[in-house]
Amino acid sequence: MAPLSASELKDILEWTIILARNAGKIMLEGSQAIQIAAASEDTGINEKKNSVDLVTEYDVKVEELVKKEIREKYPSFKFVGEETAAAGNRPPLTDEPTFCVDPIDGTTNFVHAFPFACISLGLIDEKRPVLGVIYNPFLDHLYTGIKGQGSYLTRPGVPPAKLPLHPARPLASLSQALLAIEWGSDRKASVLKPKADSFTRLAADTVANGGVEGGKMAHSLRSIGSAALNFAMVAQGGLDLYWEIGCWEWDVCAGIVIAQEAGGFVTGSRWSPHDGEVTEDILRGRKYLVVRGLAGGKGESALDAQKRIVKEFYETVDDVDIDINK
Ligand code: LIP
Repeated sequence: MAPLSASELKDILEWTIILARNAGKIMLEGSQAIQIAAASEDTGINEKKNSVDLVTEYDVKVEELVKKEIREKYPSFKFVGEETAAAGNRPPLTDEPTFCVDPIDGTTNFVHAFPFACISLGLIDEKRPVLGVIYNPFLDHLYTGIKGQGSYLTRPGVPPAKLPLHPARPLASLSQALLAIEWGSDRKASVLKPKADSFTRLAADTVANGGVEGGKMAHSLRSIGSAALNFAMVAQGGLDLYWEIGCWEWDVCAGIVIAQEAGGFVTGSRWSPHDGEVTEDILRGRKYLVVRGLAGGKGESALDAQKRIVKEFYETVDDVDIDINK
């Protein structure tokens, strides 16, 4: 099968936006219902691998809707989704167009009525992310992107805006950065300790000033609680970078396209090649680092500036051993 053309991708995007907005209505109704139920006994919230890995009936409902709609509209397309994978079906990628879907990214936020949860709809073609739609119905923020065609934010009351929202600024070092990290749902010491040590090093002052060895004293660290919205915020230019180990391809697929189209640089583990192309290994590798579009300068290209930040970042944080299959 030939790769999807630019005009086919445009049509798919229009259709996917309608799907995302319909899913958003279910999320809004679900959020209300969960808060009402929380006042009684049955919350409809279930645990997956542990008590912080949550799934609600609305995650399942939205994924079922999305799967059904895709099957009817694009019967030859493959499907990878968070809840389908949780039920034991995470098929390897093929060259066929494949929707890669997180029905509710930020389920913990969703359960707690913290209004940063979204549906994340990515499309992979020939094993590369090519289209992304991220919709946060609580704020009515819609992020969209097509490979080679730019990415956009649509919000109430203002015309759709091309991303990033502002001209690219330089970034001298991590000590100037506002960055996002996440705690994730794997709370074993072997996973949490290297992350916490890394967060400390990113935040702390140097030893000379009473901090820690390797302290970068970044401006600050944020956790939005949704990988997709972290990617979107990097694309927008509100975050300098975002790092997470332990999330999955459905959390990041749409965000990768949106961030890259906004000039962002995406890579995987410290061992991934740093040429900016998101290969299958990176997409499914459960380790992600994205740096916003930077202004180059003084003989340094924008890409070299991003690679410099990636290098500094990986020299600062610890790696975490995780299983890429479970
Ligand atoms: C969540 C991510 C979040 C991460 C969690 C989880 P979910 O996705 O977006 O960034 O820290 O471990 O993977 O489960 O809400 O779809």
